[in-house]
Amino acid sequence: LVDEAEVEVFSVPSYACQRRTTLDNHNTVLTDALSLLAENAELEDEEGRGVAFRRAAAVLKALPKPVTSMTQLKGLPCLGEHSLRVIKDILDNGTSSEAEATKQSERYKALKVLTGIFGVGAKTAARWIRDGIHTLQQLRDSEHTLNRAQQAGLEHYEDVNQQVTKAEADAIGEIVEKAVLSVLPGAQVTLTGGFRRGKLTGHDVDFLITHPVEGREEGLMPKVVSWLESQGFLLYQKTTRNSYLESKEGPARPASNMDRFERCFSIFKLTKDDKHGTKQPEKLSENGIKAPEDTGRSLTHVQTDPNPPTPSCTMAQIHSSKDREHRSWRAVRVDLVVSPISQFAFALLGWTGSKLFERELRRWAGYEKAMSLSSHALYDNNQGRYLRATSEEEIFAHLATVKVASVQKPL
Ligand code: DGT
Ligand code: MG
Repeated sequence: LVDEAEVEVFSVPSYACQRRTTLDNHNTVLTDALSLLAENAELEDEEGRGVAFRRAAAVLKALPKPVTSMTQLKGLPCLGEHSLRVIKDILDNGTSSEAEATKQSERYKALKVLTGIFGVGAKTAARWIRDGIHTLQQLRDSEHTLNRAQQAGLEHYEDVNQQVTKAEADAIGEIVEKAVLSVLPGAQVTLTGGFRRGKLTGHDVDFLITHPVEGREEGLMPKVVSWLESQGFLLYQKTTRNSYLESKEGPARPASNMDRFERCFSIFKLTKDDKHGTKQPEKLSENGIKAPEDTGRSLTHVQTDPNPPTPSCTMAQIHSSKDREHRSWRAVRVDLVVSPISQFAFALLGWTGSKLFERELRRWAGYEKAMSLSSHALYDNNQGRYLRATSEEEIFAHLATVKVASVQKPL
């Protein structure tokens, strides 16, 4: 800090995981513009550019005061040429012309609408746009073939794009817990993702499931899914099995950010009553809404479904807003993950997020500590061994040890 008469020059640590998370963002105009450009880069499938903008936004969010001049930013990490240009534009003109132009662009709008469909990523959206499809209606009218996930995504578009509340997440938590305990007594269910970080709303609900006895969790997911389906709680589900043991590259170096736990991507049917308890869904017929049994039966079972694309003529209708108001249920995206207890702390850390925090933590561990962190394990490259941990605190304690710690007594 300098004399009051001079501009205050800010300083923040290089990695996002080294900073305190604040709810007091003094630079929302700047971070909104950079976040929009980050989102646009991600929608364009340009991950590197997206990360650069996300890092820049995170640095500005960590500042104790509003930025008033470019000189205050000297020496701050993660502010690249492009981000600085955007910031300067806003300081000079009040808005970022690039962010505004992006927001108004037909391509950005179309990418956002189309990737809002569960099961549709940047590549698919770009392909459809090349074919002249910019809206849901154009997609529905087109000859395009949708896979099972995309059909469900289109059918439940409005619900899935509406924020999930903490109350809804808790109601789903009770249902998941009931399902898990019914098929494996003693198992544990933990709410992860944004809700574990204290967020009040989210785009989905994430759960991590384990059992205190190693190995007992094996084969759990298909049973949980069957239970949930039999009770009419699932509008869609796709289970992928655990591929951790089969992997050849080694657990701490996954080929992608994706982990290899047994995992279920689903769309839950949450009845309004479930928000206050765990009442089971009723059979609904009003407004032509399918009864849960119907939807349940139409789902193909775990691991037998090769996800065959079906013709667009079977594409489900989107219910009108009026119908939705009268409905007594809503669709919610839910992710279930099963972890063996030995990897639980790593899975918990990895699934709590945020995405940028996880990315930065792994980058920091690698560059500053010579350790490889994943949602499965922590590998110390100097010692050439895995470090065990039963809690997130223990993982951070390992990460905090200076490199000379390798001469300490092994675990
Ligand atoms: P939101 O949008 O309100 O749901 O926000 P979050 O923070 O809950 O984001 P979400 O649900 O996309 O992911 C939760 C965390 O889980 C996030 O920090 C990254 C992590 N995660 C999500 N998918 C994967 C995956 O496939 N592999 C690994 N290792 N982590 C994942
Ligand atoms: Mg989430």
